[in-house]
Amino acid sequence: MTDTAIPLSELSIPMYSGVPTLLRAPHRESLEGLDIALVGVPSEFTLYRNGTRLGPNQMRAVSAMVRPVNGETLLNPHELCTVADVGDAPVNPLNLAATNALLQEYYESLAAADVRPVSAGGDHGVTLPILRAIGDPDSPVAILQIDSHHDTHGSIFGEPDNHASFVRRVIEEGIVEPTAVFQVGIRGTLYNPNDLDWAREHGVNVMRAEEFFDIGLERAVERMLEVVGDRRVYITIDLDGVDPTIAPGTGVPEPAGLSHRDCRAFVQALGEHDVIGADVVELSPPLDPTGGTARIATNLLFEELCVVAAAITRARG
Ligand SMILES: [Mn+2]
Repeated sequence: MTDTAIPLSELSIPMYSGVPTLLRAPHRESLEGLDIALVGVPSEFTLYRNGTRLGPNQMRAVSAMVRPVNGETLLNPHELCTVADVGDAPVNPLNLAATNALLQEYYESLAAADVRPVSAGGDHGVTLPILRAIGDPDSPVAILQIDSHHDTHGSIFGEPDNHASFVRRVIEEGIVEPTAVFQVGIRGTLYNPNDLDWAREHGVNVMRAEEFFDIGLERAVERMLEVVGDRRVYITIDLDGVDPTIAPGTGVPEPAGLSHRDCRAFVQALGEHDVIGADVVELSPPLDPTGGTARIATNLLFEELCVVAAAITRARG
């Protein structure tokens, strides 16, 4: 029987009251009895505008308005699984390599305890140590990546591990099946016309935003499901995949992106899949003091929680 952890109810504790936690889940230090850990990852090794280190706590603040039941699927992840905000994963704000090592070790402890992570970033570099920890080269996974950037650069400033290279690293390390990577929302200017060659040569499915808008949401989701197949899948949402007119609070925005509804549809479409974990990254609170970007981020974090909870429930039988 699941030891269900109940989020704060706005019906008994007002939304503006209580200690802020991710998705209003209870805060727990211990992984004991947990199915899903909501993890803040306050990392910031960004290449342009900064602020991602403040992302997790802004998502906690705006979590006040995220209620426990999914309005569309009527699923309550907190009833299906034991979910807690386990606080922030350890980072070294002065050292990327040390941060990656700390994060990998932390997520390995989650994997060892059979706890699936749903993470609030942090820059997109965090997805690399997360996948190194929970992935397995003997059983590579699929990825749904909503993003404006392909994140397959070989290295930047001589550094192979950075927030624009994680996809290439996880493919090179065999953790992810390249032909089962579905990237959507990719757009904007390139450094070179051949920037995407590596991805395409390795069979990564790159759906540029232009193509997405040409074929429409329904067909794009079908295409994503074809790519993912019946593989285990990890979901990563870079907020710069969302249109910057509604989500300006991110470091490297690109015009003409997806809506919140588009992103939600992609996540919900994986509701029957074995989703091993998920993240929402690149939220920069100082770049959107209204909190609008954070509200999109946090509601998408909730959608991710729902599909991970559904996956765990099915696996239990
Ligand atoms: Mn990215």
